[in-house]
Amino acid sequence: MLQCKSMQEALSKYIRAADYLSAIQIYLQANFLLEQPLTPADIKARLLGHWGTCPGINFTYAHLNRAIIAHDLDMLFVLGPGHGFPAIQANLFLEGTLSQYYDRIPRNRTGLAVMAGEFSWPYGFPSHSNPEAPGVILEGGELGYSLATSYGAILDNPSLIAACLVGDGEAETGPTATAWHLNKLIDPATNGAVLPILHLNGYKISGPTFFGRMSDEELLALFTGYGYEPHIVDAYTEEDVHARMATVLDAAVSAIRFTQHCAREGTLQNPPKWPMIILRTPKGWHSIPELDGKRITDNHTSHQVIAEFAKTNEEHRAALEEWLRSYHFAELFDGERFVDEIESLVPRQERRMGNTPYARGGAPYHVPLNLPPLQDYAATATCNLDDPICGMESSMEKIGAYLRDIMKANEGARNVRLMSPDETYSNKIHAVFEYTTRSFVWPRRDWDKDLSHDGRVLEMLSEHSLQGLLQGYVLTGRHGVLVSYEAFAQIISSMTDQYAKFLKIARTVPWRGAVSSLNYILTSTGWRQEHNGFSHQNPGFIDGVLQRQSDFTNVYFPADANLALASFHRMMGSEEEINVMVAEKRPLPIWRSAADAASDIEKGIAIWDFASDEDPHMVFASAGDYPTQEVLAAISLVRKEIPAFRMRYININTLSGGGLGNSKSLVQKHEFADYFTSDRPVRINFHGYPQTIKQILFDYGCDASRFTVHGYEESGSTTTAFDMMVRNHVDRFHLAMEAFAIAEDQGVVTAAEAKRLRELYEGKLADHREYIIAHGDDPIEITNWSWQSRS
Ligand SMILES: Cc1ncc(C[n+]2csc(CCOP(=O)(O)OP(=O)(O)O)c2C)c(N)n1
Ligand SMILES: [Mg+2]
Repeated sequence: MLQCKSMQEALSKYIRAADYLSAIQIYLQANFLLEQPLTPADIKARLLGHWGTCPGINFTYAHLNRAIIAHDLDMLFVLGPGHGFPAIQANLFLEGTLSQYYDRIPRNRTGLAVMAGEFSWPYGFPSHSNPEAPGVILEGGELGYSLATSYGAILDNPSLIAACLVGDGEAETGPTATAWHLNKLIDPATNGAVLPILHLNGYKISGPTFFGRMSDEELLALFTGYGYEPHIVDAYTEEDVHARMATVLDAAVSAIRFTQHCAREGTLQNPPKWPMIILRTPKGWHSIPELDGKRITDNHTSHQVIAEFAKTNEEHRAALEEWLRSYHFAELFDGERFVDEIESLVPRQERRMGNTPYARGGAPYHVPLNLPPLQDYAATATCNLDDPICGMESSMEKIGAYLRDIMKANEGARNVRLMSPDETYSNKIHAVFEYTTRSFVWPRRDWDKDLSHDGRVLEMLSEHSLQGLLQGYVLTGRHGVLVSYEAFAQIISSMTDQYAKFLKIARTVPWRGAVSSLNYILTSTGWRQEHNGFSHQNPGFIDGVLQRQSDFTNVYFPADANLALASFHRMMGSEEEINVMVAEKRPLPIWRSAADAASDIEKGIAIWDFASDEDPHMVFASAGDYPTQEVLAAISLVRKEIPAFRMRYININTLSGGGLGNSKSLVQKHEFADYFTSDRPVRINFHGYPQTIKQILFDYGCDASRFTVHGYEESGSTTTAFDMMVRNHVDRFHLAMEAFAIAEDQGVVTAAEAKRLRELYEGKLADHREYIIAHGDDPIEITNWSWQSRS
């Protein structure tokens, strides 16, 4: 078909129109059709935007449209360099999607003026891809995440092709570098396909890119090595670049379909070799060749605004006008409609990339999970709380079993995945392998364990890739959870922050339907890193999350397996939140029955009666499993030493960006005293950095003299579990000594008695230190401590 001259004409007219529409967004506030000579009054006061990448995006979008029409493709477009948003917006306008979603942007000169005039304008359109733009599932402001996000989108969407335009600067990022390997996880029988298009416009902001300067041979070797079948389309050397791009795209579509067909009928012999395209175009293609003695087109200088002084400098304005007029836009658009050749490249409405239902959330792709009832998983032997072993359970093992059955219960929908950086076993969540496997479509060996071409678990030692997969999966309506070592979740903190920005806006966009929450479990926590020590001790990921939007971020600190199950159940059933659970993998005492746990997580904070007295002299609170164990141990010690001293214990299961408790049922200021009293001293034992809780308390107007917070003080090492807590002052002995001091202040014990107790406990700390140096482990009375009810 492409040999057909008219198709080439149509493509070049479409691209001319898209380039013009991209450019005027950056510059014009009036005279959008250039019906009069360009004057300073037509030009925006602040010229903001990125031009250089746009022509290559427009070229790609036009060609993808042609392929969609020719092959009736179900295609999603993921743009890596999100700063090329003027091009996205131009194409959404051209294909009619913008008018479909926004009445105030009709597909005529009025709408064109709104689109161009409000770009990069206060309270207008943002400069980068954003959730208000239909079809967008990635902002692309922070570069590097397009490829992994695309792979996430096509999982379990067998008819979908995600065309992913990766910038050559973006391709230098770590997250993109690792994401090329995701082809090894994609079973063509059950998933869609990603078509990566590496856009070599040769430059990033201020210099050449490595990829741009690599030879064709080097590029072909590299991407062949990654397992792709690379095709080069070179606008510099092709006699007819449209014919070449179309041929390559047709070949790519055929290859994808052939691979999928073979896999689906069970005849695929070798690991699939997916096609990819390496597209060389000049940066700022077809714009101003030179200005102020500098090369502009085909140079990094075209990256942002070219002719940037056009409002005040005549030479710049003349160059701008000449450039804009070179598109002869009036020949393509009469103010009401585009010429037929352009219309011929607009896919039917259901196939337009901006209108893809995959990127819209809600039905039909978002189906709430079928969550099995929790009672079947809860630790049933609710402890009598006096037995050291009774009810010891691993939260992570329980969650593994529950997740296994969630996968089973949603088998037909194929809409839940576990992302794990090589740690499904070590994080003790491997019960999932009783139902599923890890995906791996490359050669497998007989002795490989829990590996198959199609599994619900995606394992790769790249937190970036897993996060990208999860984002793509969730934003296309499905459900998942990423389980990470606590310390190394920090690697993706920034991705989470970017996602939170996307979510914040997406939640306000009326046509975006529901998507599930982005869920994390952090385990192998800092308190139990005897194996690994200081490098593995970092509870900082939650800080970034808690500083995000108050109305949709939650961090759960279940103190036992029943609370972990209840928290996980809430996370997996929730929508449009970011949820993080910090959970232990070793067995720990069960403090709460399933019913208690369900009621505790309603609010996310609860007074535990078994450890609390009426009219307390002081309040203890904790968030986290080991910190809770230590507080309860301290309470039982203090009760024994000073029977007349009354304490209350508060368990904080959930913090949110807005304060204490769940984002949907926060502890309000007027409720605060119901938990913490209005005047009693409070000691809080926290899983993470003390500062994290202090910020929250500040917002409740807490009096610093009444509250003391203990937590991880960056005092880590390779040492015993109990010593880690001693070093950070969250252990039972230090806490008990603080209670003795409060008892003295309140006149419950004499100064002499308080001194005696303090010295006794300082002695216990010294003995402990001596003991661990001599024996290499904590003494049994610490390890096997159990709660003693007051007799
Ligand atoms: C992670 C990250 N680092 C730095 C930047 C700043 N930045 C914005 S655009 C850009 C260059 C991008 O080059 P490329 O991917 O080649 O895009 P294009 O040439 O298509 O504009 C850089 C470094 C960023 N957005 N994200
Ligand atoms: Mg570039």
